[in-house]
Amino acid sequence: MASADRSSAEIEYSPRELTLISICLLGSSLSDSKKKGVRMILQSGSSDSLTHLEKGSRVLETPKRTILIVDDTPVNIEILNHALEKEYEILFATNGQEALDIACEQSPDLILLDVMMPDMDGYEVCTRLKAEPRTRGIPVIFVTAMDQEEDEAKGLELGGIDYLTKPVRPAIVRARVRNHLELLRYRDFLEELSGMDGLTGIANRLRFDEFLMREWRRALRNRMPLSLILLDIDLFRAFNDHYGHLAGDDCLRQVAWVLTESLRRPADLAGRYGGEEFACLLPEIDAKAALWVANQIREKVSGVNIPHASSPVADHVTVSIGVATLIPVVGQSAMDLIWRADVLLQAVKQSGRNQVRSWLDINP
Ligand code: GH3
Ligand code: MG
Ligand code: MG
Repeated sequence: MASADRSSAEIEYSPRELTLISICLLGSSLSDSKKKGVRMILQSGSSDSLTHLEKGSRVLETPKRTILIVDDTPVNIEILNHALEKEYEILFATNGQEALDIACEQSPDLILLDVMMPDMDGYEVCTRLKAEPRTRGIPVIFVTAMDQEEDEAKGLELGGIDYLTKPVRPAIVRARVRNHLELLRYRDFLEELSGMDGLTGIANRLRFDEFLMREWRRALRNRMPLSLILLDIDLFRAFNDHYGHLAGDDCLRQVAWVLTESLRRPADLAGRYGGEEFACLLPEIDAKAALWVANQIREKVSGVNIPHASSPVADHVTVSIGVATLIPVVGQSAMDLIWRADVLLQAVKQSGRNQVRSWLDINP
């Protein structure tokens, strides 16, 4: 744990807390649901130490988690609602189809699911939830009067994480729900960490590549454009040689920050592609708009005005950028998009650096 001595104004944080804090500050690169999880961990794990951070950096208002209660008997919903409504946002459904629709549209954090229901029973609902990518990750707790060993085993085999028998005891329901939500937070948090570049806090290559593959398939299906911005810091070896590796690391963080700031749509993703190369993927953005974003990024990096005394290009750090846009067709792959952006990036490097070149320039 961190310890802080107010009188001497020295604050120490453990590496774990520092990581958590930097994730909090870089939270704009996380999805909303993951942000919720990270904030909750910050609150439960290190609230004492966080009181010493600047007010502006505390993004710690805790949104209530949402629970979907599914039961065909309204009085059962009422009992569970009464047990949980103080701590959670409650949604409810009285049949299986309604439950599936709400789960898809509202992405609750957890589902309490009755088994015996007319038309579609709870086992079937759970099976369908687990088959749908949008709802697969939502934990399901069965709540049922069926208390035989084989009933419980079936529920757990279908992907339920727990099994409660009726009549429910409110204190037990609350404790189980709380425990499962806590586990869920840690799962989300670890998932985010595994896809994050440790130095800059933005997506790492692994996560970026996964995202690229997914968006490529989506663009192919929907016949929509997909734009890629590939960026490389100019003469970065000379920067490291002149200012040292730590200053180099700092420079990488600042460039990553510019990218995060420049991509305003939740659908966009910035990643560290390797070394001093970064990539941004902009789904459903045409070549003209992507060129505009790339120009903004180049100007903003220059505007940060990081001194680069050993650069013949400018007296500050600059970047070279290649931008490619494709509406994918069968027979092409995401590699074609990367290849196009990379060819343009290399062309910029050959012709003086500190410029943006896009496929538009070649095929206007
Ligand atoms: P160019 O304009 O042609 O891109 O020249 P460059 O010097 O940027 O390219 P080069 O590929 O020769 O050098 C890249 C440098 O980036 C070398 C390497 O030490 C540095 N680098 C890569 N990863 C890191 C890092 O994590 N931290 C720091 N400080 N430097 C890094
Ligand atoms: Mg490079
Ligand atoms: Mg470089």
